[in-house]
Amino acid sequence: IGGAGAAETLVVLKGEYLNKAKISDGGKKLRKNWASTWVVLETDKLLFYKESKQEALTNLKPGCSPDGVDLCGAVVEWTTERSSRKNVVQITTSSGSEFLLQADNYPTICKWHDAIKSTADNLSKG
Ligand code: I3P
Repeated sequence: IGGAGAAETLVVLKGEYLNKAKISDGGKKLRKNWASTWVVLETDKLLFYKESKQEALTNLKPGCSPDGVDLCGAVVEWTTERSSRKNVVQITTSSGSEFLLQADNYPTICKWHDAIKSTADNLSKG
């Protein structure tokens, strides 16, 4: 592809609202708090925004970087054990943080699971 700079990333999946809960941070367990989150998948990371309109606003502000997770070395898997909800995907980062993503609509969450998993797997092959 040959981009302008090494830092260039591309959007793999356009933003969509999913339910998100961070359940551990660097190996430390956190109190689960599900929140509707605008999620965007890029070639090397998953970005989280409170609302869709924040995506464009954050990108306009120099020095302002969104909340997100580095997918290099991340493990992406379906889980039925970490939540009573259906359709839950667990993402465990290389730094030991754990996130859950969920949507009631199965095709929606499947699409995100498959895309995040293949992105992470490709990066890890590196
Ligand atoms: C949690 C809340 C979460 C639930 C979690 C509860 O209680 O009900 O929705 O997760 O279950 O602990 P609180 O609001 O008092 O923190 P799920 O919806 O994913 O089941 P858990 O402790 O089994 O993770």
